[in-house]
Amino acid sequence: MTSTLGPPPPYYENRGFQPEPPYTARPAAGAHPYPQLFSTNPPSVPSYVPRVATHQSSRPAAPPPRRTCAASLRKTIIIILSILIVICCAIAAFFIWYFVENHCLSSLIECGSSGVCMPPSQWCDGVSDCPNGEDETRCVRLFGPNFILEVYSPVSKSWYPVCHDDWNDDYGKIACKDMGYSMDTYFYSRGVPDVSFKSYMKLNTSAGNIDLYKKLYSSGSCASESVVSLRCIECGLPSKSVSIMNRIVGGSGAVLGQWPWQVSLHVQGTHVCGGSIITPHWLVTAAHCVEGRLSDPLSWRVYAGILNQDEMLFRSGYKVQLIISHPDYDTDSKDNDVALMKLETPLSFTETVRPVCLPNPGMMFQPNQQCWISGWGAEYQGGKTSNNLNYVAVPLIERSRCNAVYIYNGMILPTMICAGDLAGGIDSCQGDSGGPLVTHHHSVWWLVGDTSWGTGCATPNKPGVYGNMTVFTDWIYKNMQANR
Ligand code: 4AZ
Repeated sequence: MTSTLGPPPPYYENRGFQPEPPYTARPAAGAHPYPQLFSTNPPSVPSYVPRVATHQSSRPAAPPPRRTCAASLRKTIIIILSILIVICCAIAAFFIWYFVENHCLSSLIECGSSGVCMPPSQWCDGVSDCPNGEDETRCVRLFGPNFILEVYSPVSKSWYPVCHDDWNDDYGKIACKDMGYSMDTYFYSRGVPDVSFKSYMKLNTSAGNIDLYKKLYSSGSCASESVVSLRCIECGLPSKSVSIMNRIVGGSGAVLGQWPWQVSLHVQGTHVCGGSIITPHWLVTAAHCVEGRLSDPLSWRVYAGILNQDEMLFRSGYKVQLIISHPDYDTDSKDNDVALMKLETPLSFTETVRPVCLPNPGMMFQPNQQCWISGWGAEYQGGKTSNNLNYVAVPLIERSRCNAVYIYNGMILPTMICAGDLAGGIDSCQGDSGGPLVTHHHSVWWLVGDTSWGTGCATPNKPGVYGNMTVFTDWIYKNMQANR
């Protein structure tokens, strides 16, 4: 069939099979007979390739070889891909390490090595939650002003003191670690005579090299008639015997080393709140200090062992690694107004930087008990923060009295404690928040509370309100343990 429309069909000459020449001639310079994948250079040619052109090309010589844009783009992509692969491998290696070493994300504690994780609040609460009950088998606490070590028995659901017979510092260090302390701060284990206890936990020394808690059994007798008093950190010791005088509002200027646990917490170079040192890594402050955007650890710098705010401006301070606010903190009522700050690098304890003791369960502070507050807060209501650290003595006020209609009318919850003078004149004020309310008892300084709130400053019948630390001690230890 023919057509008068369109161009004529192409003409192909059939030349049959053409044998390849024994070797191929070198292509003209600049020509690329191979697909360019990674290099613009052709494969090397055997050495017997004639080095003189055997025939003259009728075309003009091609320009010298040149790196094209596409080639350098490919090279860049390859480098970027290689870097990405290395980064991905490093991240994968980190996660593999993390889950092999520590199965639980921060703020959770692993049940043995089961891979099951529990929140700190479910440990030592008398209810077995872990698959093998691990959350109730290593429960230790320090009881009362003598730091009496007690172990919880899940069987009888009660706490027992530990008989001092055969006890040593290695056991003491294990118990301190299980409470959330680092072994580095261990202070001592001592026998304290006590015959008031009916039952003890005793060490079975013939049990061999097994876990401390598996060696303990309950017994009605203790040969030494003394129980273990355990100090996991040398706390509550002021470095200087400075006289406690009476200025805060109505207080006095502090001397270096007088309140060595007091820290100043800065945001963008300005004092915002106070805090108290409890270990080289941990500080206690108020939850309302670290609310909202201030919950970011990067916002904060911590200054310890310095009295003067001006002096802090020339120092770099300590960086904060972690901030934990009490999960039940309530912004409106200020219920559970406590938070923990973990420092990136530990504090070195000196004459002027040292920890205060956390109150132990079983400690009762008396109504009217003399306590002290310290801080860089305003010296009168509406004033600016003070340049120097001030302190003042404030007696505790019974909760029922503080809840009277003409005082705080029922706003003082069990997580709060009132201190001050109902006549007014002495008080904490704006900028003292988070800082310590301490008392001296049994030769030790105890953290009774953290400055929380109040109506105005030093107003009659409106005393200062502080977080009740005795209620928070258990939460503090559990969170130190979960974030060691
Ligand atoms: C504050 O705003 C503040 N008078 C601290 C303590 C008191 C009042 C206010 C108690 O930081």
